[in-house]
Amino acid sequence: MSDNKAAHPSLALLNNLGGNKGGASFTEKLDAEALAFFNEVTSRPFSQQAVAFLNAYWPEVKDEAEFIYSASWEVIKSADMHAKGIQLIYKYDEGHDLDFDIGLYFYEQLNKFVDDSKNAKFKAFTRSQPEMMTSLKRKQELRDKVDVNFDGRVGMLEYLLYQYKDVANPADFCHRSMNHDEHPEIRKARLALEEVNKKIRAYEEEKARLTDAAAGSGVKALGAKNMLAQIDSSPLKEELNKALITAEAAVRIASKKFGGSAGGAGGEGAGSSVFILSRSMSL
Ligand SMILES: [Ca+2]
Repeated sequence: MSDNKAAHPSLALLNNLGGNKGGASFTEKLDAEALAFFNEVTSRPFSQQAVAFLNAYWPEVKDEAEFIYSASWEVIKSADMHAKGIQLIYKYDEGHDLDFDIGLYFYEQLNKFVDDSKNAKFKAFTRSQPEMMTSLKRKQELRDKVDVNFDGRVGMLEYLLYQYKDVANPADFCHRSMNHDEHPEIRKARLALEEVNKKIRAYEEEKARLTDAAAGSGVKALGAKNMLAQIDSSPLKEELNKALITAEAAVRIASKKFGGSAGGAGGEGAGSSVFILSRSMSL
């Protein structure tokens, strides 16, 4: 982990980016340190990239968070599953980027998603609508603009920066995020919350698997039904729920106590982490 690095941006970087907040060009080249930071963020799972983006731009994009979570994130995962030939969500380890062909596919699927009448509510997120363009033009955009670190792949962070380029750009993202000096106590609480969320995910995966298996009528289905009943009557779900509430509260308390270099709005950033991570219990 490059935490120390993230917490101590060099003077050179500050000088370079300091007076340049929203005004830097979208494709402005990142210096070596910013690029290393950027590469580290884009190597995290899609959801963690979204959290990093939301943390950096919460005041500007909080109204789009629901779209990012329920549309973009869902579609990018399904595009990645498609690329990897995986059909079942519980067999899927969340990925972190797509090649350009799958990137193209992702945008097509996202366009289909918002055009689907059952997803009509997502049309209201006007800033989040994917622009329609030809495949040729899209590939060019992917290559020239979306792929900030020129590795021939598209990460969630790159997609988000490009989508919300009215308020965001890569250099500014690095500037904001590398300056975001996460207090060790906040970090500790956040990691504890991530652990709880991992357990919840495992629990929900197992439940989905059993629910699937229980749908049939053979001996196997009967066994799965029994297992389901056992899980349902065990205190596990309640324990996980309790752990989640406690861990979320710990993040909020730590954020309030130690939070924020950004003009007193310290809770904001952590708020978006909680937003995304705690959604997993709502199934
Ligand atoms: Ca890339």
